[in-house]
Amino acid sequence: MAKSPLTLYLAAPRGFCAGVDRAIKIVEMAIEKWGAPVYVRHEIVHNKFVVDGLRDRGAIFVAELDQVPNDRPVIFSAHGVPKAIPAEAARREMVYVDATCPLVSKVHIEAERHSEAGLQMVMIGHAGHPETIGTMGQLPQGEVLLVETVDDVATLAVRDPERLAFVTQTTLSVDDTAEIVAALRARFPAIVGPHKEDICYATTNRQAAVKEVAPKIDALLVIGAPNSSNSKRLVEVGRNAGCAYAQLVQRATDIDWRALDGIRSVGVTAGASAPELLVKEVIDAFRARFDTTVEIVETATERVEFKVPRILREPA
Ligand code: 0CH
Ligand code: SF4
Repeated sequence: MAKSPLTLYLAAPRGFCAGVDRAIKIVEMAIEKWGAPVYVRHEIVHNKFVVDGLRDRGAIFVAELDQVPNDRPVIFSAHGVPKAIPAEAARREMVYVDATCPLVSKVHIEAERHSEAGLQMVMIGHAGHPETIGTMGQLPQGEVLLVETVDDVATLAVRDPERLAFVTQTTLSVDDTAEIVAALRARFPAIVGPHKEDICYATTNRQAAVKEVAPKIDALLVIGAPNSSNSKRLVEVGRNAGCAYAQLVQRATDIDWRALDGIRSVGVTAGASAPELLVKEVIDAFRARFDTTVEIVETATERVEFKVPRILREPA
């Protein structure tokens, strides 16, 4: 039977950002430098295939620092860690490498700077997410107030409405965050913060590309893990932009082909932690079932690159 025609709109930019690239490189270079095993606290990035690949090469992933022996190197994930973690590693005289994305570290510094200036900090982020835990953990417990929604702003109990500042998680929805920031500024006109928010270039660009693709498509597939904040936001952006069927898939085998029966067009993108190999796998799966034409929808070009920490650039 002849395959039915389908246009696959491939969003660009998609997939790995500079912070993820750097974090993976840090684990690979650490294994090369110190030999296996090298420990990694938390998934280096939220992707099972990345984690499995590094585990095969000699990385051991743990939830907490106390699971790491003193005499092996440990790497902190791209999402960032509370201040207490490197402090504890230093106390135990461990070799550690911080793979926190420099754009997350920048937010950590902002929070500290505002707090030192006597401002109470508000963080816009998702409760329990490692980046939120890491950023809030730059200041003593209880110092940072968490806001997740516009409704949270109304009930926020602050020390002094005149002496407030805010920071955000880097992987939030640009549109939802703009509403929360507007609510904060309306209730606390003196609040200090970044020009818009702290959402990074990669998050912004991936969401913009989905918005461009959404009006053209019958369905959207976002390649990414269920615990990946930026990937989940891409699904929401697709739905909000009018795409009735938008799904997160980890890889081609997750695709619900029955739900896609009769479609003429599909959008494909990938979260910042999803390898391009999985995108290729998804495209091949469409080619096997449809007479597929791939069209790239490019809304930005990215040239950001981050250096790995000096300890990995020096000889052993
Ligand atoms: O999107 P989140 O933060 O859940 O993390 P990820 O999927 O590992 O992507 C990389 C972002 C790391 C920190 O900004
Ligand atoms: Fe850095 Fe943004 Fe990538 Fe997070 S999503 S690692 S902040 S570049």
